[in-house]
Amino acid sequence: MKISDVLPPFRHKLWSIAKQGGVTHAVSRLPLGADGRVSWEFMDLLNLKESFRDFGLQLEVIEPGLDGQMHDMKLGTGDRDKDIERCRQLIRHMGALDIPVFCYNFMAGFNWVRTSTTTPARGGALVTSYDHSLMRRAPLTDAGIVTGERLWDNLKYFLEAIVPVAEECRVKIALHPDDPPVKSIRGIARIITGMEAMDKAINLVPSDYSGITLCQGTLAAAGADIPTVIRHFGSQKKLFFVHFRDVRGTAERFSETFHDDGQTNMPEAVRAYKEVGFDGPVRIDHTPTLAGEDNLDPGYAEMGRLFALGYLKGLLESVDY
Ligand SMILES: [Mn+2]
Repeated sequence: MKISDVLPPFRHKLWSIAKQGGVTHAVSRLPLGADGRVSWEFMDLLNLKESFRDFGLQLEVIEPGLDGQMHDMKLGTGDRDKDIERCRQLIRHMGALDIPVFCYNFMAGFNWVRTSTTTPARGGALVTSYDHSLMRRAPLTDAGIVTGERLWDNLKYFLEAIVPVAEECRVKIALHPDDPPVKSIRGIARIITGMEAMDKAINLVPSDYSGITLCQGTLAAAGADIPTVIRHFGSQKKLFFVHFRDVRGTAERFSETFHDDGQTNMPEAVRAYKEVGFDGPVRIDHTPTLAGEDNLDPGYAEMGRLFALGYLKGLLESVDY
């Protein structure tokens, strides 16, 4: 396994903390251009990769943040072909720079959604949570009602355009499930809501370069048994990237947890990763905000990362991984 963390696309204290905690590989959002805005340009990506390398971290995954969500492409509105062309170009750049994994999702309209970012967890640490009942009277968005059928069509259209480029450039594209994995949010369907849906999605345009990001917390909320999911996708060599985290609850009502305090059997999960020979990147994800930390970026404060990292390293060592 390549122990990774998602880091800001510029030199930051978190780079040092990650490295000090034993992280060897970086997961990054899109780079920033000279104007400080998100960039899809080759030179900015090259500079980002070299900046990580100079720091002793290997850039392994591009996981676009909120600015790279391509909502037009997902909804099939506006200039969706422009979104797709930008994405194809990014994959070509990644191939040219030997950045092996592109993490994408098909959450339309929103990225991940929570109803609270200040839920108390162990010892008063703050975590995020979701309660679908609070969304009952939430208004529709400007997109109106968006059906699952339409999103499946759009996903297929996207993959038909992207997969050949991924193959040609030898970049693995790794689909992240919808978080939370509920049927719809504010009228917009969610389609990647469990193991079966992930199977269906990556088989729309089958390829050795099309697989999944196993977001443990999302699939655990969906009711999946994580070791089973690992074995299912791992044995088909479709497991490209892992988000290491946990929750307690169901898709409609859950809280995130410390990594050792959720509903997943984490030691068994680690045994399963070893069993299927997973050697890709795993990143710690959505950590609690601890005492004395601000909660400006819920799920991404500093100390919780170190706790999760130490716990993961301990689990890996216990199975000689
Ligand atoms: Mn995730």
